[in-house]
Amino acid sequence: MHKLIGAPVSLYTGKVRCYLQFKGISFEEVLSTPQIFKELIIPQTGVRYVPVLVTPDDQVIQDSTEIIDHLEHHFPNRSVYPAGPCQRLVALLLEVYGDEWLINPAMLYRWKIEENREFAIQEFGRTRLPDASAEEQYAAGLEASAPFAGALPRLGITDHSRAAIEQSYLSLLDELNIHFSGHDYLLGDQPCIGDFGLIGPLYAHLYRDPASGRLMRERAPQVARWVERMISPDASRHDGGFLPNDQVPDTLLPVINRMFDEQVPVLLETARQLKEWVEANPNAEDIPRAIGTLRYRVGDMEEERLVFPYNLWMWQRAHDFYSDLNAEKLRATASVLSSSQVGALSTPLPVRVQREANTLKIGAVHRVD
Ligand SMILES: N[C@@H](CCC(=O)N[C@@H](CS)C(=O)NCC(=O)O)C(=O)O
Repeated sequence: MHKLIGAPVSLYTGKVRCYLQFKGISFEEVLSTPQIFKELIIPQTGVRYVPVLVTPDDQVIQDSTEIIDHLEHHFPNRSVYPAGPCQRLVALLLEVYGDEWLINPAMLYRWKIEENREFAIQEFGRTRLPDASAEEQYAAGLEASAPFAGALPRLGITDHSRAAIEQSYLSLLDELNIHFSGHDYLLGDQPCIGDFGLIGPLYAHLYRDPASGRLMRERAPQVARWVERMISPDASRHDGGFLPNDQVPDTLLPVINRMFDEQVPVLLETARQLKEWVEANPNAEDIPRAIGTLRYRVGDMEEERLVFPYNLWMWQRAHDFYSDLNAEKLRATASVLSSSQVGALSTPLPVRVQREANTLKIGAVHRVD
């Protein structure tokens, strides 16, 4: 049986858990305790991240996207990658948006709101010492959660950016609430890879943390219902597929616009800076987790954050898909993209990245298909 190693409190574990449940793949969930890190995760993956999937033939895979793609290969029925070019592009874009951008409101609400913070500390403690007393767990949770709580400034989450991030999240909730009033999932009656990208932050943090959960249920009840469909194996057992004729509901366009407005400039600047970094470090083999700083904008607010090259590995997936479309399919995607959005997707990537043994490396200059 597959084993999913992770924790209830973990954003990307939630993404994979929902996927496994949707696909009806039987799995056992193993809590990522310090012992599991020491005996399995670190020796087998070389890194300290969850989720980790252990397959029945003992392959050990880290990274939620690699796990899903591995499983898609073995369980192709009801693929989470729609066949139509518009739907597939939107699905890939919204995966990057959920995974790499909605982590901002997720972290902000978890660590800046006292009630959420207290809950999360206790939860980190439960993961670290599952059998200890509540007091011991709290003390362990304080220590275990410190690097996560301390990551906010690196992500550009500061007192200065707080109001803008909150406002953007509330507007996103309103947009998604309208969308999910008409559709069970992003693209119809089954989840796509974009749903799994969004569920990470929108479940583990923004639904499950108590104050955030209340906010979501009150302000955007249809979003909370979608979260419940995503996390509940029973509710996920439905027969419908994606909308016919490669249709992308108009109600998703504000969400796509929000992504292009806030996140895509960061991705383009990350690519530009990584190219400079490669030129300055021609012999470096591994790309560090962060390579410098950039200024990002949400509404009228500007703040600094670190530059995370891993973001490009995710962006590349959507970008490559778009670049490979033939003229007819490209014309079809024009119905969901503005001309500036087309510009961002059709400008060649200045540098490519690849993942090898859970490390990010510079990719081949010319992609081999
Ligand atoms: N892109 C990775 C991200 C994994 C990740 O950041 N996981 C978090 C927990 S949700 C973690 O293990 N963080 C440890 C750290 O940042 O040092 C994935 O999709 O699996």
